[in-house]
Amino acid sequence: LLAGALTGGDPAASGFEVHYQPIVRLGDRTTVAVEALARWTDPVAGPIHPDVFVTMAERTGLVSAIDDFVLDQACADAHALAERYGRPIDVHVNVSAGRLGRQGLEDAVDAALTRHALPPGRLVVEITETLRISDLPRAAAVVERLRARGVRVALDDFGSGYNALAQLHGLAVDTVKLDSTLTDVDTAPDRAGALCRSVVAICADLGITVVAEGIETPERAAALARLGCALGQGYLFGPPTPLAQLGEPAAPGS
Ligand code: G
Ligand code: G
Ligand code: MN
Ligand code: NA
Repeated sequence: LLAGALTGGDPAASGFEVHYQPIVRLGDRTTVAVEALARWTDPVAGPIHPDVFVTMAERTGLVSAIDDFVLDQACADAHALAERYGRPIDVHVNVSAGRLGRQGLEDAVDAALTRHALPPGRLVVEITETLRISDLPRAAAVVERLRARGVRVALDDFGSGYNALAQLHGLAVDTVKLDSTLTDVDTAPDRAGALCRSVVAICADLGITVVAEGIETPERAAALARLGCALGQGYLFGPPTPLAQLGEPAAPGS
């Protein structure tokens, strides 16, 4: 099914679309960016969970077709997003770890930015933290070349995998996305709080922006803001949503 959908040449015609989840400033809940997330509804089988089709696509080497479709669509949609919010909005796209080791990512980024006349500074490429140590030097070179273009790079799912510190040491990223398994600072204040405070301090030293993921409650948002996380993402501020239905999240307390 997936191979048919992705080798047909037009993912959109095969039921692929892109949803957007807001990334907000925790201080005032202003949306500063959105993360583009792939969604797939098979014409016959119906909606397929992204964890399922992304894993399948990674195994079969088709994931770059998904990544490139989302990248191109997100760059195209950046203009409509800016109009919707009344200001420029950064767009984050996910790139699977395997993609960093292969040719083509930078070409795809250049092509999408050029085709849609998007300034490189509006694009953030999220790389997952599950890179192997042996992949780090090559990934570091890709990160460096993306940043030389003015594209920013985020380390996704930070703290959920292994070798988090080695990745932070090896990759000169702009942003760290603190995995939701570590952001339970309201319910586990001692352990999660200590970890979060330390990651925030390390990132501050390195000039890295921290995005806390998986924020579902106002209590968690407030606790993470107190710990120094600048930005946040989660169902509290809005789930992944089709562009046409995106709006400002509700103000605090409303
Ligand atoms: O959005 P959500 O939970 O539903 O996504 C599930 C997983 O799929 C997440 O780990 C997310 O990073 C991944 N994912 C979603 N869209 C893309 C994409 O365009 N490319 C890649 N490589 N992963 C994606
Ligand atoms: O792995 P990555 O961070 O790229 O993917 C983000 C995933 O997390 C998406 O699948 C999205 O649907 C999911 N997600 C976003 N916000 C929340 C949240 O507040 N709670 C939970 N449980 N999942 C979330
Ligand atoms: Mn992500
Ligand atoms: Na993540």
